[in-house]
Amino acid sequence: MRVVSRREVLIAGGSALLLAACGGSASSSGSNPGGRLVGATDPAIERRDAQRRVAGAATVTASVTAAPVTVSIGGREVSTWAFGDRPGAGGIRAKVGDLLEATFVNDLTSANTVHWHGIALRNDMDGVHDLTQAAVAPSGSFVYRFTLPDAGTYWFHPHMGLELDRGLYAPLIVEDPNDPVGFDVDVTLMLDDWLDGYGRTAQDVLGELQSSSGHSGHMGSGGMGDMGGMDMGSGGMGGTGSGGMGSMMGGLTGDVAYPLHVINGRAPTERETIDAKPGDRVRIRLINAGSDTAYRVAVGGHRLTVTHADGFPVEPVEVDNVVLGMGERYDVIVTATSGAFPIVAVLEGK
Ligand SMILES: [Cu+2]
Repeated sequence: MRVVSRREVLIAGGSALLLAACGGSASSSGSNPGGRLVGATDPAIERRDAQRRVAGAATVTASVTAAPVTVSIGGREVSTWAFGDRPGAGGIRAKVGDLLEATFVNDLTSANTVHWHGIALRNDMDGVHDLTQAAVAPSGSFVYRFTLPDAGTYWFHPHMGLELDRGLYAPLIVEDPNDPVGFDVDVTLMLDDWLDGYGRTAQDVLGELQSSSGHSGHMGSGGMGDMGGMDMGSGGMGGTGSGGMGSMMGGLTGDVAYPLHVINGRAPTERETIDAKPGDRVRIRLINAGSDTAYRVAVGGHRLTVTHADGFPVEPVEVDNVVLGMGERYDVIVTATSGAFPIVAVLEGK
């Protein structure tokens, strides 16, 4: 039996996206003769987006700058890329129905985009290079302008190559003024598997995965963004045992042994403290920004009431812990008791 790793699925998905991009550009650049295909610049898109705005809603302006930063993580000076002064910083808050006008500035040396993870938005603002927009060149900028139709916990990250595996991610919190979940403290925790500064780059890891799974790959002139060029159809895991963690775990729970895991860009040795009074309802917005790790999260001495999954409200359920796959979000409520308690994330299946 051939077990397909998540990484392979991602890479294969990249191919599909690029194929779709070819079809997409053909339909959007045409004159739309039959009236059945709506191009990105069609006025109908802007009209529909405007209808989603709540009366009296604000225009929230934000600047989202991707830039190199040097930051101390786990006691090491680490060079990485981020939207703020550390991974996970530079987030945005708005209210449901607001118009978000986010000016993305690319201060990196490679082209980039911003993808708004989980937001139901107009397609031309979705930030997928060569599919919904051209990548933003170094020193270039792009204004993302769209209505936020649903409250919830979202996040944003680049959609180019392996850049998400560096520090380029931040929360996008859309508040609901009539939120039925009462809470006193509102915190966001972004979990991430970390490489930069700890020996290997994301590119190194991709190379290891490719050689261990028997794919030669051909990165071509487009570099990391060219993953769609790889032939994913003819290979296989090979069964050589050289795939490391992925082979042992059946390839389904992540292939990469990351040297470090961080919450809000901080190592376990440099944890933050969330202050709350006994009896306070603490809303913890959990976001898994990891590229290849599922996390099981718990709060010592407390039960968690899950109120939202992937941004949207659910029938509340009380649990001891929650498991977040890559890209997933859960909002949980914790009623604080007196004392100090750890918030713990363990690697699921690794
Ligand atoms: Cu995403």
